[in-house]
Amino acid sequence: MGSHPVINNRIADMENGFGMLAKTLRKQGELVIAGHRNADGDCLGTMSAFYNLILSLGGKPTLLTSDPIPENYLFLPGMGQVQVCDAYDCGGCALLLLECGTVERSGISLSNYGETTNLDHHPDNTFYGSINIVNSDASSIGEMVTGFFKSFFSSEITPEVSDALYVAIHTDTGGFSYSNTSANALSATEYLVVKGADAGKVCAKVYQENRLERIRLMGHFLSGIQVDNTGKIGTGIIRLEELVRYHCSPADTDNFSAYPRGIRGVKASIFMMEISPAVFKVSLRSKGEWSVNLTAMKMGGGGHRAAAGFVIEGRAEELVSEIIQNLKEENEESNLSHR
Ligand SMILES: [Mn+2]
Repeated sequence: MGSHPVINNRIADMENGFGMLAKTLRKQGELVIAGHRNADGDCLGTMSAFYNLILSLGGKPTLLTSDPIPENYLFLPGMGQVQVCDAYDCGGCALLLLECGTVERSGISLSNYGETTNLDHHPDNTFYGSINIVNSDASSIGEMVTGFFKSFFSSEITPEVSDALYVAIHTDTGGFSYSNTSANALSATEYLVVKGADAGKVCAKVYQENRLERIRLMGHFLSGIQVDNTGKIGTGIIRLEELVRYHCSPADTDNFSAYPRGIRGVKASIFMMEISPAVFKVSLRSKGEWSVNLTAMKMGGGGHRAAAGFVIEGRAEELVSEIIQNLKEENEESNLSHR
């Protein structure tokens, strides 16, 4: 089977799925919402939008993440209510998982949950939900959920919801600079601005409220970036010891992966962060010409063509050479011509 029927099925699933999710939300019960590990602007902006929606429908939202919320997203409504936990008993409630390709990707040991809605835009999603809403053509789940509000809850799009979904789309498209900045992403964004999103205000909160410690860590990180002997692969590493020295947490490295990629001549980049001794969270990025997801998959993770990742144990230097080797194999001319 070619790729088209699969994509069509996913879009059909998406439209059906949103109708089913709308019904679940209108039941006005309790809904548990969990994001993925190290939740980002797309995940948290969308979580905030659902939080607002459920409250305005008279329901009770419970918000969960496995990691502390990065400070620059704390202004989003609901973020103060998020429970940071590694296990949660849902008590039979319906569950909504945001950008989790598997239930485990929430980073939370979830138990005793009822109807499960799986909302994602990553192509490696495993369709584990009772409702699966997956569209790998979407820039962000923020874009998908904007369409959902437009279809089912247009009178519930308050300026607060518009701001939150604007943050989701803006952060996942790199401020409308990545190749996922589609016509649909932009028309969803236009709709949000019409509905009251204050673009200048939210972007100032997301991008211009950095802690001085984060900026200093970034300075140290930038001066340590390396480029391989071909000039095509940039690498930056943050070690645990450096986080401690600069009084930072993993959340302070948000978007660091953009810098080794942003070098002239670089086709793909590696950002490695040590999350526990000798265990690294690896983020691979490309500018679109190269792909990075096969390397990520080979090393135990997954993701998109231009943005993928995995977690791995080992010595940083050895891991870097293994990743570089894999990226080259994935993208060298001789291999490309065989596909
Ligand atoms: Mn996303």
